[in-house]
Amino acid sequence: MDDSQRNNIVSTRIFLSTKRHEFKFPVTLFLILLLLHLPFQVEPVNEHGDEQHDVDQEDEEGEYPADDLPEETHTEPPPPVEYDPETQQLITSANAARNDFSVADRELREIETQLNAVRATVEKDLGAEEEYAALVGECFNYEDREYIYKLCPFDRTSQQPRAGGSETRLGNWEAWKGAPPNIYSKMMFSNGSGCWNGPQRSALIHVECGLENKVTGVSEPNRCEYEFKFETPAACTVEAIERSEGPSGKHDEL
Ligand code: MAN
Repeated sequence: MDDSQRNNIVSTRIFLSTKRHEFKFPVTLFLILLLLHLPFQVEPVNEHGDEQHDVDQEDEEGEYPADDLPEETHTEPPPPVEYDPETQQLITSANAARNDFSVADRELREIETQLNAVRATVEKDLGAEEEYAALVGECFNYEDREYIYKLCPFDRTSQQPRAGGSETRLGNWEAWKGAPPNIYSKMMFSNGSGCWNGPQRSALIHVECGLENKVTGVSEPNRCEYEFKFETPAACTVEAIERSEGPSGKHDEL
């Protein structure tokens, strides 16, 4: 090795040593900063995590008594209690009696429902000679341009748009409303569905003698107050026929 080579090696070493120092300084600085920084980063996470954990623990401890923690819910069910034969016999008899009672109770309710329906029909005034009995359970339709109207004597009246849509209750059976002595000349249905900004709907039915049961017209003289014209043979009493004959002696309606 000659002098110039030796000089080269020395200067390279010096250069490298300088560089090593230059390199070491930022690394050291980074490590110091990291150490300083670590607690600030770790602390909030720990705090948060620890707090969360503490709260959960507190909650759980507050909610469950110490001997009722979730892992203890997997315990085996207790073995069935064994009774002595006499007690077991009593329990079996009691269960059978309870079943019999619930069957009888259900039957009683059904009979009561039927009885109420019969009572409601019997209590209805079906005419001086029960001449309107044939109308019980029947419904009669009438269509105008907009609606299909339905009259179910002693039950309800309704209105349904021809274009489709739900039925609107125009009234439930209330009573005969004709002026005495012709009380059977008008039927009143009330407490129908509420009219917007108005009364509950109601319908007055004018009952007249006719050859068949038929609604011949429906109108709404006042908003949500409807009037039906209904013809029925049930209304053809001697008085009605005499009334319809008029002064000429001829039948006006039949
Ligand atoms: C519906 C029908 C009508 C009634 C109005 C009142 O359109 O029941 O007969 O007049 O409601 O808002």
